[in-house]
Amino acid sequence: MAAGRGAGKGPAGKAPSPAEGSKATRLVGKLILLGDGAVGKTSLISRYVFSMFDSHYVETLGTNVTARVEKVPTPQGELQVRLQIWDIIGQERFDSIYTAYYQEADGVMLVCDSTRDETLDSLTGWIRSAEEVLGTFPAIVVMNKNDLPPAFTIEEVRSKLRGVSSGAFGESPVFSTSAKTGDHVGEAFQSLARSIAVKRGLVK
Ligand code: G3D
Ligand code: MG
Repeated sequence: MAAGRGAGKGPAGKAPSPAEGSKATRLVGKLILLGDGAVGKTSLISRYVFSMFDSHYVETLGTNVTARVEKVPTPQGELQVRLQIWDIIGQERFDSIYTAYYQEADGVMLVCDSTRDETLDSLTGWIRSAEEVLGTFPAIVVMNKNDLPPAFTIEEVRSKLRGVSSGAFGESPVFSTSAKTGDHVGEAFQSLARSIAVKRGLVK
C-alpha cells in the first residue's frame, strides 16, 4: 500500500548538483608562478594585483597569497574568475617543501628573464617538477623584463618548450612582459584565467 513512498526520499546519493542546468558565473582558480630566482615573479604579481613595481623587495622564506578577479567573456555572458595567486618568497628550488605550493594549482605561469638564457633553460626543470604533482595543467610562459635588451627570442622559447615532455607546452601562449612598465602583464594573467575556465569546461 505504502510501497515506494519512503524509497524516493532516501538521502543516499541524492545531493543536488548546484551547477547542473544553471550557468556558472564565478569560479576560483589557484595560480602559481614558477621560475628561477629574480626573474620577476613577485614583481609581476605586484604589478597585476597592486598596480605597482617595487624595486626594493625584501626576501623572506615562505609563500604569499594574493587575489584578483579577472573577467572572462563567454558566449553566455561574463565569467568572473577569482585568481588566487601563490608566490614563493625566498629561495626557489625544486624541493618537496613546496609540494603544498604546487598542490591543486589550476594554472601555472612559467616565468623566465628575457635577459638571461639560463632562466629559459630552467623552465624544463620547473615544468617537470610541476608535472610530478599536477600531471597535466594549463600553463602560459612569460618572458619578463622586455624593457631591457633580450638574450633570446619568442621563437627560441617555443622551440625549447616543444622539447619538454609530450611537447604540449609548445602550444602554450607566450607573453613578452615587463613588470617594470606593466607591458602585457594584464594580458598574461587574463590568458591564464581564460585557460583555467576552459579547463573547467566553462569556455571553449
Ligand atoms: P622573483 O620574485 O622572481 O625572485 P623579483 O623576482 O620580482 O624579486 O625581481 C627580481 C629583480 O628583477 C628585482 O630587482 C626587480 O626589481 C627586477 N625586475 C622584475 N621585473 C622586472 C622588469 O620587468 N624589468 C626590469 N628592468 N626589472 C625587473 P632588484 O634590483 O630589486 O633585485
Ligand atoms: Mg619572489
